[in-house]
Amino acid sequence: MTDLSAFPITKKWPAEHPDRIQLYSLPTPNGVKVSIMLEETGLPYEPHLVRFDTNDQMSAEFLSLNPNNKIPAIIDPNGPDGKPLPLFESGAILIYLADKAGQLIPKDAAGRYEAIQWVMFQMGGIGPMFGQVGFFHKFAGKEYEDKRPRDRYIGEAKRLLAVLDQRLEGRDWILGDQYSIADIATFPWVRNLVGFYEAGDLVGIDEFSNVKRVLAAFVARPAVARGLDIPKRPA
Ligand SMILES: N[C@@H](CCC(=O)N[C@@H](CS)C(=O)NCC(=O)O)C(=O)O
Repeated sequence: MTDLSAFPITKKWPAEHPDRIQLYSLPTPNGVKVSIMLEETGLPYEPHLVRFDTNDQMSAEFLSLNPNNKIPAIIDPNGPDGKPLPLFESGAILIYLADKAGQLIPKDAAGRYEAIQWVMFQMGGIGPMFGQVGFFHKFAGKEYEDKRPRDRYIGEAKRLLAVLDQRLEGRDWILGDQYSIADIATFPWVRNLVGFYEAGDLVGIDEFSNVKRVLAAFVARPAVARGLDIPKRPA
């Protein structure tokens, strides 16, 4: 029987199935990257809900796994050399799970780095910039009188969407024929920008027909539909 008791996070979120990958998350655009990946690959896992309304991410137990107080984070009880592996940062988790499952990342070295390149493009560009659009358009930043930060992030979001749209021209997915971790990293954020953030018109989403086409194909995948709702939010 696998023993995860050395990880303090398991005190607050006990593992019912300690032999499975433990996922600590909430269905946000970063969180669902990992639940979608786990659903796509079929790797066995156990989800645990980290609630922001009760500041779970600031608890000592959560911080013991991710000192940066952000979801998602995982523990794989059967990591490299058969030892448990704790991991945070969704991009790192996607690469790790792709390698573990032998799925959703090209097997050849050049293709592999191409996938990682686009994951980094999401992690360093799309995620942070779209997140700022949300803050300045929908949340507290909406009240700021000075609109220059808002305009700056809208401009950046548009620029990044144009880069993505150009990349998708003549391609089914970011890497071409092969659906990959690059798509799983990126499209939850595009969906969130036009959905939850209600910023579609603001960024002129209709100008980006390739992005819209691939977003529709992404959300139509059954594993994506399941992953978008894991862990379940409280009723
Ligand atoms: N770069 C991190 C970002 C994670 C992130 O920003 N998570 C947000 C939810 S989408 C969070 O946990 N926020 C809680 C907080 O900041 O207290 C990753 O990709 O894993």
